[in-house]
Amino acid sequence: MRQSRYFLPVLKETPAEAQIVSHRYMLRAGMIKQQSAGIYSWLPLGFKVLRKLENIVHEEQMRAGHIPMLMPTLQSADLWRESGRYDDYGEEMLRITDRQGRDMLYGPTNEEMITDIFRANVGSYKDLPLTLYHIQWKFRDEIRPRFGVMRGREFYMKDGYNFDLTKEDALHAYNRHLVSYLRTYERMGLQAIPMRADSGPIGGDDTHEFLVLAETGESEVFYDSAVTDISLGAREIDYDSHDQCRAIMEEFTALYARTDETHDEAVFNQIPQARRRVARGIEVGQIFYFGTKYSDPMGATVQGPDGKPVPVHMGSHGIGVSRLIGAIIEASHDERGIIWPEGVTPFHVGIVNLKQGDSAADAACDSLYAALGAHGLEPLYDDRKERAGGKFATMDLIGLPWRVTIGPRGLEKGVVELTCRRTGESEEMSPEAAVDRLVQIYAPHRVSGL
Ligand code: 5CA
Repeated sequence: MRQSRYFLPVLKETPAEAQIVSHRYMLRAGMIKQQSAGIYSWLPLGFKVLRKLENIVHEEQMRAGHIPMLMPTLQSADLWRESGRYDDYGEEMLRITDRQGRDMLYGPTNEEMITDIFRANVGSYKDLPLTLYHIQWKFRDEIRPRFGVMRGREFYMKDGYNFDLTKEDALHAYNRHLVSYLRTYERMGLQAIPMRADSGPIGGDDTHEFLVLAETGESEVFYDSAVTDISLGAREIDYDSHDQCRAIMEEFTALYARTDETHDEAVFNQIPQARRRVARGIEVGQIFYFGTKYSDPMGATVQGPDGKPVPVHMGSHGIGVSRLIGAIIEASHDERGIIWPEGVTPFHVGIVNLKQGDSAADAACDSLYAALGAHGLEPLYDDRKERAGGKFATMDLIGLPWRVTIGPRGLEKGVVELTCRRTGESEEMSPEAAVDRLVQIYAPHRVSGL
């Protein structure tokens, strides 16, 4: 993308309404625009990151054997009356009446709708196990929408639902989700710690929240610092293996890590003092096993092996896709702006032309731009007639992890400059070497772009 043709409305001033750094930078980098409290337009740069995260979520869900679909944002109140949640859900639910006087609502989540789809279409235990998911906009009329996309009223969420014949199979689905979520967050350059939590309005006994540690997080968390040493890394995962998924779940949840809702001071105090941590975190996902809470009242049964109808065991599993953008920025920024992890960056590399209009500099930028594109990398080329200082400031603010700077002086020596946003280190090299290096850097971060 040539910046002269892009729509990147960066702000010089720090917007007064933004209290935390991710909100400030998202506004300043021209990623979002507030339309009303907790409701945002996604401007091109923000939309690009949102799509990247969405693609990573899809890839990892499909890898785990989960099936994508799409349910509508508007739902009929009748479904929610069947489960009993229409009255229970409270003021967070946006209720709407259509012209026929029918009660509708903007979905805050989809347990009822998916259970309805299931009962209409699945009749036999032979069709199980089944996990369906979608990534769709949700609405919760939060009393205090704040921190930009972090606590929105309209937000983008992946929600998945498993249907199993037995509790044992449903617990495998729970573990499988836990593992696939760990992979998802790691690919986004984040450490998200599963913590035992409270199930709230979704219900059920077993639930873990995934928390990214950040001072600005809304949740108070208590944990053994040794949990931050564990990561999934590149290990091979067989999502059909109950044993492997259970072992990974146990490995990641054995140490003490809880939100304030489930915190137990006595157990916490048994951790060696040097490893006790009280901190704050951003909840970027939650998984639930709730058994037959929805299948019982809504009649979602299958014919079991003995021919008798049995209610299915279910769980639901959510990732806050739009919130994750805020969480990533909270975890990865400096005083100059955002620092995107390679896996989620909106453009792979920025090209800064130090002397727009200089024929050698322009030609070198054009050819680098083409060479990167030929390798499937997406550069943002600042081809505007601006001062170099202003171009650098914008690149730093929008946070592309790599920048190539090209000017007449370097070109006389046959070199360009490759700069790492995170460390600030620069290296001179030929344009070809810069392309090779970038191809190498991004090789592990390719997303299929479904
Ligand atoms: N049905 C279940 C699982 S699919 C469910 O709704 N879970 S949830 O309530 O925990 O939401 C899933 C994730 O959505 C949360 O972990 C959080 O990351 C994100 N989320 C929830 N509320 C908001 C909000 N107001 N703004 C942005 N993200 C939110």
